[in-house]
Amino acid sequence: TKYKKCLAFDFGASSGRLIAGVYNGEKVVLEEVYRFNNEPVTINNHLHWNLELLYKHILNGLEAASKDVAEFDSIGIDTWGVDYCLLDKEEKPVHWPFHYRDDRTEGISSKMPIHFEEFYSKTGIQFLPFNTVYQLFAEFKNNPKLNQKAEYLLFIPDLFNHFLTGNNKTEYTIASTSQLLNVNSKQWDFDIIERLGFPKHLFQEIIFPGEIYGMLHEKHMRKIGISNSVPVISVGSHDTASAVAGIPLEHEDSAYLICGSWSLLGLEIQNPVVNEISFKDSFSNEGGVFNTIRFLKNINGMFLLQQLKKHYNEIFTRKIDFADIINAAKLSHKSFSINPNHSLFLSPDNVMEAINSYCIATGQGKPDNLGEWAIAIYNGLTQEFENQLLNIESITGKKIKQIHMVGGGIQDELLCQMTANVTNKKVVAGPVESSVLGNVMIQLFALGEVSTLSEIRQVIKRSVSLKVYEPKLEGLSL
Ligand code: LFR
Repeated sequence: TKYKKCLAFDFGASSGRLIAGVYNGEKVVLEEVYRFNNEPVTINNHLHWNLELLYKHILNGLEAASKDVAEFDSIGIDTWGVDYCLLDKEEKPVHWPFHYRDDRTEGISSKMPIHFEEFYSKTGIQFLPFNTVYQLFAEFKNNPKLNQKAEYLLFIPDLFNHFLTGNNKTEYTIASTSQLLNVNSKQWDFDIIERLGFPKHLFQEIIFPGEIYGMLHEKHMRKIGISNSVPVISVGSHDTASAVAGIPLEHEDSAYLICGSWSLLGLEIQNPVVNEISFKDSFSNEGGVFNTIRFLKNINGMFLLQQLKKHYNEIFTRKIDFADIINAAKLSHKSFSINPNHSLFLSPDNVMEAINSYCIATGQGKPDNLGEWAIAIYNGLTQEFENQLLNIESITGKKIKQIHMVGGGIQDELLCQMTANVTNKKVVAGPVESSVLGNVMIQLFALGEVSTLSEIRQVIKRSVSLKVYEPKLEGLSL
């Protein structure tokens, strides 16, 4: 085979990057091309994504790639889930997309004509206050004129693909995070859509990972100086779908834990599990690549440590970074623990105060130094991993033997070791770049270089190095 070069844009809630995946028929080597921060902006008291800046980063990234990488074969984009943009008839955004942590959906679910159980039975998606369906309902309620104005709904990766190609389509894995897709048919659930009063025409044709979204538009080719157009491929455009595709999973009894702003804990399965227990324990059946289902749960994640670093540095004169947080947690004499999914921790103004309130309310006393706040987060996260693994085992009847941890958060060895200790399971950590690898591999599938998911995972296994953490009884865990 001749070398293939695939450009993968991976947008997270706090940063984004463009990475080139170079494939030689055997392995993929990743080369970073461009990296940037993703910071939300407040407009009229609401939290939005900085659309103009993100678009600029895409163009800058492509420009950098046309210099560094010279020729490339395809482009794929993945981003965080649920958020969307409405476009008018001229295909112009009606406003910058709202951030899922904006509070306009507060209390909205009780005003809706469809209840949690019914949503769940149709969509297989856990209730999260920021799911697209609640955001849209809040938006149309606050702004009824949108009924006339909004013509297209595109999720964030669809929107970026639209910018690059001019097409309007919706990729399946990202649409599955909306709570508007039918879990069995994998198509829009127009019954739900009509009952909620959303205009039907907003919802675009669904396309699947591995299909072509469109060709890079001429205006971009001219701008970056390339003469042959390249396909923009519909990858698993939800970052979590790409991340799961990028894990060297081998056994059905392996769970995965994707460690980014969120911790996504779950299993790759073939058919959705939608029953009373999965509903009660809030597990989602998100869409995966190659017709798989991502049976998983959202648990708060590195967001808590990021907020601790940010709020601590705003208040105290001694400035800290992540290494200081980890050391302080290890040295803490007292132990505390939070429930990371408590609503106090969704968008705290001051995470230290939120931890204090939680610990006081649960009779643990009051943490009052960095180590104590930090250990409360580490214990809270890892205990929640353990609780949810037990739930997965009882829902699916599988005994989980090991946990694959991937994503940026696995650079934190304390988190990996504590996860092994608290769950008493072997942790296989790696790759850090699983979303990018999953993104690149689906591009290679579309280009005809690989043809099955297990082939994809063999390539990934050859391309990365993994680190094993065996559970240790003594020390860190509690
Ligand atoms: C992870 C993620 C989660 C989604 C959350 C919000 O980056 O995509 O899967 O629930 O962000 O979009």
